[in-house]
Amino acid sequence: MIFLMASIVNFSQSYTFFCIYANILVILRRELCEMIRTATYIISSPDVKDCPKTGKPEYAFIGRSNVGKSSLINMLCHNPKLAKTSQKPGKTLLINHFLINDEWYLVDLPGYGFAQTGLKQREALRKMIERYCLLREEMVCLFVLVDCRHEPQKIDLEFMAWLGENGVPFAIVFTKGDKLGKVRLKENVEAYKNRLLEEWEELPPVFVTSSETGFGGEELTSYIEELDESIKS
Ligand SMILES: Nc1nc2c(ncn2[C@@H]2O[C@H](COP(=O)(O)OP(=O)(O)OP(=O)(O)O)[C@@H](O)[C@H]2O)c(=O)[nH]1
Ligand SMILES: [Mg+2]
Repeated sequence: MIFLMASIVNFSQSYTFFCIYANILVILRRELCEMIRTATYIISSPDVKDCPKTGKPEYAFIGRSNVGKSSLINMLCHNPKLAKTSQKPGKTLLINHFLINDEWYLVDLPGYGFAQTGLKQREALRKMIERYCLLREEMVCLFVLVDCRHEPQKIDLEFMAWLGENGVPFAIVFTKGDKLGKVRLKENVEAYKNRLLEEWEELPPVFVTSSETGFGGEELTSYIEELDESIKS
């Protein structure tokens, strides 16, 4: 009887230790994987001249309307309500700053090329985007988002060419990766890279993501953290 009770006490102690150990591992893993610990909306600005002078590095997301810029920011920050998203294109119309870990900013830009907006508004948005790209000193890298389902679109290729001509550093992020099977996704990304290599000598960094499943989020955050470290040193 005494032996049985001792075994039970022993087992419950081991079990408690096991639970504590497992919890510590979970917390450590989260700390390592989730490099974005805090994300706070700061301000929306109608023009680059109105953006806050933060002196902190920022990383901006651009691309066609509805490509998934705001959703990607929410996915990276583990907060579906941080940036406003919509099924309809043309949701983000201002330059939105989000402070990450009190150290750097993610910037959600309006989309380009939404045909339904009037010519006047489209022109105003184009100006807003171009002025941000050319004049924002804090911007370290622009992430150009491309829907992985589509063939290379003229508007995106022209925009990337314009970035190249103006020496704006950029990377490409394929979005909505969950909407294609593995094989098709790989084929589309390869086809896109090959199309770019017709004009570019070297490819920019390329990421494949899904805001629906979280796929590619860690790679993208790691890249931003790497850039952030490299400009500090
Ligand atoms: N399945 C799937 N849907 C996505 C993904 N990313 C975005 N969406 C959907 O695409 C639509 C547009 O997403 P937004 O994040 O608002 O797109 P946006 O590029 O910010 O659009 P604008 O602000 O209008 O320029 C929404 O209905 C999202 O739920 C994704 O990775 N997978
Ligand atoms: Mg948006």
